[in-house]
Formats: sequence, structure tokens, C-alpha cells
Amino acid sequence: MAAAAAGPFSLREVLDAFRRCVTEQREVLLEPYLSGWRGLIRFLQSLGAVFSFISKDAVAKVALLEGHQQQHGFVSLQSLVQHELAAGLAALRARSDSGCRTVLRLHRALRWLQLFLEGLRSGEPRTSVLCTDAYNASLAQHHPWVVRKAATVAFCALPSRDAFLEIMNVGSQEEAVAMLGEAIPYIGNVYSITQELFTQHKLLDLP
Ligand code: 1PZ
Repeated sequence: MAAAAAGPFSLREVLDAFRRCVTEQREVLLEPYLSGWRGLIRFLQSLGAVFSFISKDAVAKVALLEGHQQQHGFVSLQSLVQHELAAGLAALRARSDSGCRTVLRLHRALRWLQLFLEGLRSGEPRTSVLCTDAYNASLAQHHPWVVRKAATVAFCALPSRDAFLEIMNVGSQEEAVAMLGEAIPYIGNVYSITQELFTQHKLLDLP
């Protein structure tokens, strides 16, 4: 257990991070949130170079948030939002490097992840179909045509469902599917709390 970090990468770390994210007061803790994202990025990087344009963007966004977190000592997403809103919504909207607009991008991607994992769990064998459907129902509406095109091409390079469950590295297929069943509600919880927070503060369309 103590040696878990030294062992081979497993998507279980991502589950653990998202599990740790939400407090009893329904705050989303930044440290496990970013740690979950770092795990997802490592997983994405292991899928090959076709996905590097996606992982590069995610890496940049996580790095920006780490910078904000260190600079201001934010513990939660709520405190980040509160801090940035103190300057006023107009000032916040004018910034291209705000924590809020960056979290919003990851937040939308988390919805994609939730849908994709649900599909994977359902048993549909064509991961590219699952991935495209999840993408069209979430991120795609926020992306320009050229990004949608590149993403759709990359999705064709996804490994099959069996291979995918294998490289998640959580044990047998049954164990991998069981872990998905456990992980999806945690991810869904983080997603809905963030969605509520951003709705409440009118931040869902930050440019
Ligand atoms: C397992 C297969 C992985 C598929 C990942 C599905 C998401 C496709 C996203 C395509 C993103 C293309 C790269 C650049 C996008 C940016 O323009 C946007 C908007 O940011 P802005 O330009 O406004 O700063 N970035 C995003 O929408 C965030 C995308 C993060 C994607 C993270 C994927 C995590 C994958 C986990 C894999 C298990």
C-alpha cells in the first residue's frame, strides 16, 4: 500500500483521486482533482502519439492550475472561484489565463470521461464509436470544426475494448468493469458539484 506510488501505473489511482475530491461540505478539493487529472494524462500518453495534441492541451491546463494553486494556496475549486470573482465577472471574462476558464475546459472533458466510461462499462465493443458518441454529447459543441475533425480521426486509433480494459491495469476484465462501476459515480459527483458551482456564478460560458 505504501509502495503503491512506486508500482506500475493503474487507472485505480485516478479513481482514488476522484474519490478523495469531494468533502462533506460538498467542496471539490484541488489537490486530488489535479492529481486525478495527472493520472488521466499519463494514461492518455500511454495510448500513443496520435493523442499527444490532446494530452499537450490537458498538460498545459493542469500546469496553469497548479501555478494558481501554489501562488494563492487554494484548497478547493470553490475558493479559486471566489477569489477570481472578487475582481468582478467582467474582469474575469476578459482573462484568458484564469483558473475558472481553465477548470471549465477540464470540467467539460470530465463529462466526456463520464459518458465514455459508462459506454465502456455497458459492453459496447467499438471504443471509437463510444468515444465519438461521448464526445459529440459533450466537448464537441465547444470545439471548432478543425479540432472536432482531428479528435474524430484520433478516436479511430483507440484500442479495442478488451485491450482498453487490459491497459487500465486493474486486473481481470471483470475487475476492470467493476472498478468502472465504482469510479463513475465519483467522477459524476465531482462533475455535478462543479456544474452547480459554475451555474450559480454564471461561469458556464467563459470565453
Ligand atoms: C481515450 C481517448 C482520449 C480521447 C479524449 C477525448 C477528448 C478530445 C478532446 C480534443 C481536444 C483537442 C485539443 C485542444 C483543445 C482545446 O482547444 C480545448 C479548449 O481549450 P481552449 O482552446 O479554450 O484553451 N481544450 C479542451 O477542451 C480540453 C480537453 C482536455 C482533454 C482531456 C482528455 C482526457 C482523456 C483521458 C483519457 C482516459
